[in-house]
Amino acid sequence: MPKVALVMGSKSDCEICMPAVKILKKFGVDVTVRIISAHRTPEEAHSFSSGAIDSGYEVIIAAAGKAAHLAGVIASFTTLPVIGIPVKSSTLDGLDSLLSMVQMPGGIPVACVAINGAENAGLLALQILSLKYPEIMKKLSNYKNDMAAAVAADDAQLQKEFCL
Ligand code: RP5
Repeated sequence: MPKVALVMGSKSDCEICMPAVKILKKFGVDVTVRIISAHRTPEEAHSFSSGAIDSGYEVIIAAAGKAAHLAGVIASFTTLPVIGIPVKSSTLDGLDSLLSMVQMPGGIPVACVAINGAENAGLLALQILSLKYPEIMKKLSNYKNDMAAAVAADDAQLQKEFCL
């Protein structure tokens, strides 16, 4: 079973992260959820990320708000792909989190989704895993087809309501 770690900087990030957990589980991926802070528990951030490959993880998702260094710190200690979720947790509407996460210096990439974009973080993790797991690729293809069918149904309904 593929294994993803979802790490958040604080318990207060939990609700925002749930769509990522939900979509990963829906696709049959084993998710470990942890609270590890780049600032409050930096030693744990180090030991978790440097041991992540040996622990069997294949992708790491890191969610954090404010001065959101968690994804970058994790990425600095592992060669696994790291996906960041900037959390809207401050008076700056999450722009601080987004910029802290996305503006990584050369050499240490973090794939950053939208502010509070947890579901996309889960989907991006699935797309990475799909390169190795054909059953996930198949499920992703079905997922996209279902999404397109739902939009087409909405379109048809709207046309019925407004274009008569
Ligand atoms: C970050 O600071 C966390 O990721 C969280 O989004 C933000 C606020 O944390 P709390 O003060 O709510 O614990 O480290």
